[in-house]
Amino acid sequence: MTMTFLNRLSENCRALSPKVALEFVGDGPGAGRTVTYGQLEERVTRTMAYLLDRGVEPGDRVALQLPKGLPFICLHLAVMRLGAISLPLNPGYPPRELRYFLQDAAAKLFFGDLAAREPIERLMIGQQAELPELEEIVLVDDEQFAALIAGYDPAIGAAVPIPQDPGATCLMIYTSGTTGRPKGAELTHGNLTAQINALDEAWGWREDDVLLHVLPIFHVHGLIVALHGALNAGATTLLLDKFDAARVLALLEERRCTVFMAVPTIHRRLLDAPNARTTDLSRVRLMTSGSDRLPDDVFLAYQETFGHTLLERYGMSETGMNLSNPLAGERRVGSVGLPLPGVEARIVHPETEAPLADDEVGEVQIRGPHVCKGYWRQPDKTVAAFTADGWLRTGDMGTRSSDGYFTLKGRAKDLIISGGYNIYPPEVELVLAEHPAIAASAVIGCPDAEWGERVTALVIVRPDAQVSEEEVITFCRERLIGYKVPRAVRFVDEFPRNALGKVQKAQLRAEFCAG
Ligand code: MLC
Repeated sequence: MTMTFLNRLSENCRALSPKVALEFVGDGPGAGRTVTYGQLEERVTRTMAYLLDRGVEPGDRVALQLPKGLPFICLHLAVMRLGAISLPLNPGYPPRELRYFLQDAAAKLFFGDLAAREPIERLMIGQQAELPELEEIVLVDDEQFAALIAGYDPAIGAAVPIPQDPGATCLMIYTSGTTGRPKGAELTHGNLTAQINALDEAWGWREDDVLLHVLPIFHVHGLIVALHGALNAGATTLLLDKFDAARVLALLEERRCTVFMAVPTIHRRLLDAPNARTTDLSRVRLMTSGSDRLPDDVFLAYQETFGHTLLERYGMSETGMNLSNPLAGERRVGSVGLPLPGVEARIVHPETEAPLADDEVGEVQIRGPHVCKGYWRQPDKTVAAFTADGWLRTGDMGTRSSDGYFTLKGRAKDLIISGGYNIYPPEVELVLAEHPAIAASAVIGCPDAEWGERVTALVIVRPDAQVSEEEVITFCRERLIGYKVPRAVRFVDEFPRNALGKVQKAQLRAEFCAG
């Protein structure tokens, strides 16, 4: 294998020791702190020594439900360098969702936010029997974490050989499915290396780049594409923990940032910011958009307002990035571009899976060294996700033009994307099914200018039972992370169904999304 991402990072830490790798520019804990590449290596290897002392072994899952700060970054990199598996989790998950991830992944260690002590303790009390493999819960903030690793010798971590097996899993990202419960996509050292090299080549990452990082750090977009990309290049990353449009624009200008990556909801908010027309973004060399389709009006308004042509790209948790508009060359409005180096992409008939001609709509399928090896402890779902010759079935529909540009045309699977987060309706429907007054539900995404889509629940109430919209929303809020909670609830008597009894969601969207 070519030099792995972790090898490259370690080399950068040596060669660029005094250079700032990370700067925390938000208001949260650790605000104002800078970390050089040399300090990063020291912290990561110290963290490795600490984790070795906790008994972490290759293949162990270490769950990280931590804010966007140095403890998360050190733990994530240290876990991977020990050959173990980093499992980043959204800090917003309520206990019920968190418990599922810890159980399913059979996590050995859990690192949580000290500031969230109460809900985490609530989760754990009386639950030990359900989490037999969880050996330790460690709650930290920045200071606690520094104190925790202070007594450990970085030389012990540094002496551990950097994992070289390209097939070994190092990162698990949970993604949901049509069956409801999320499943862990297993990304390997080989996947991360292939992905980072492809993006390095395609987007021309440079050592003198300054990335303004505004995304959450527990998804492939913020973690791999943005943070790993910058660390791999030896660039400097400014990390903002809480999105604020006016502040983002000010930072881009004042801190002479060169790279910015975001989701369409964020780009739209930047356009609406009070300082949109007065901010000079001429030093920024690359602004990308992904995780959801970029509306044409945002693409065009960006050119007009900021003088920037957004580079739209297409990826998913199972793969990282697959397709991208070019750095040099035409960035086509509405298109997600061309296959990245090393990536194969094709459009096939959704039923026969025969490759289709140019401009015909079919399923997008992807193959390449960046594609995950499968789903954690789900051999059946892994087999179902791939064709016999190794193409990943993305569930996204699209076309390819005669000059090779791909355009997305909707989804074959039942999925809602809100503000760049994926929401699988069955997850919400399973929660609604637990409500004693609800006989049946269907959850749909309605188009929304700000969020892309917003979650709407259609509910059939049991005879003789009563429940209000507010009660349904509160019920969901106690059990689901905020972005999955329905924004509206409509009560209906029945659902349109096809001959097989399947609820016709397209019909529901047509009927209930208007207005
Ligand atoms: C926050 N809220 C959302 C939401 N984000 N509701 C719907 N959809 C979302 N995406 C809700 C919260 O629950 C809360 O509601 C209220 O909005 C305010 O919360 P907040 O945290 O203050 O929101 P804000 O900071 O404004 O967040 C908006 C955002 C954020 C756009 C900055 O959603 C975001 O960072 N999105 C990026 C997601 C991302 O990185 N996806 C990458 C996935 S990887 P209440 O009612 O609870 O108070 C992937 C692969 C690929 O998809 O190709 O990239």
